Amino acid sequence: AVAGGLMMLAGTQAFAVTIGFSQVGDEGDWRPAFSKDMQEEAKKEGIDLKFADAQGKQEEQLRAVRAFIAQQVDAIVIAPVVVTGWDQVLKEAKRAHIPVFLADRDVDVTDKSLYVTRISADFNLEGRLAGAWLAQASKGNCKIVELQGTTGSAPAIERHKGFETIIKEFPGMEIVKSQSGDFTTEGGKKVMEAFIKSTDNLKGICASFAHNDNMQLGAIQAMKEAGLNPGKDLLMVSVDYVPAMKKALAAGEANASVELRSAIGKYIYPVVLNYLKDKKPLPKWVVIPSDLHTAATPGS
Ligand code: GYE
Repeated sequence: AVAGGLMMLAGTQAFAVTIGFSQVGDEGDWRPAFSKDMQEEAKKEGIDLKFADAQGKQEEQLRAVRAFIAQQVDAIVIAPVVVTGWDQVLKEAKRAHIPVFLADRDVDVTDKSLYVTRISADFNLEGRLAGAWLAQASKGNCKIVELQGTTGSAPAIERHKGFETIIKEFPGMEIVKSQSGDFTTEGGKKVMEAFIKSTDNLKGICASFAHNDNMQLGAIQAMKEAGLNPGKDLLMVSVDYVPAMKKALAAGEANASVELRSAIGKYIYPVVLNYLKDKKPLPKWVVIPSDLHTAATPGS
């Protein structure tokens, strides 16, 4: 525990801290990049990180969090698969006096004191950025197919909401088909194949909005296999800005992607470590910035 295991090095402060991290899984390219960053940053910070991969299953996460409580870790970081079903286990952590931090995805609990803070990007803003880009690119006239993320997950809920907020302002814009591809490439491919069939080869459709790049990359494959031209026949906008999407943008097969930073350990750990030191209450959300990229604005 922190109090007992406090260790000082000349000039710098190093804490012998143990953190349990319950990660969603490895559903796309973004997630493993985030996991790798959390492990590397933990090493740099001298943190003993207990990493648990839930393979997309909330039951696994609940089990991992309970194991962290039993091990009396100093803090628990959770990237929750879905928003519901968290009250009980968070109460157990609170009773054990182990502070909980949310990373990336959100939970839906009435008692906000069950966690210290959430460190993440603003998914609603990501949806609005995608919607605003599309409104401009289509001059406010666009029938859209939507590939949703994991049902009940914070990014699927908020990206949809944010996107809708913007397109509602344009009478010529409308989502005509929407289905979950579970944030995976295969899921996105299957969903786009179904859309291609049910819309007579995407007749009258002007854009594909995918809640993440991997689903969009799957959709691109499906379109190519059907002899369609992604990026030309349809405007393709998604979220994450993973390396494979950068390539698709450069090749003209996709048109825009909102960057979700994966190197966020450097945002997360200082918040956790400072809290363990001073126990000062924090605002309930530490926001990581987002920005939209196209082939013309690839960023650094
Ligand atoms: O966009 C997606 C991943 O939770 C915001 O999860 C994250 C999302 C990310 O599977 O690629």
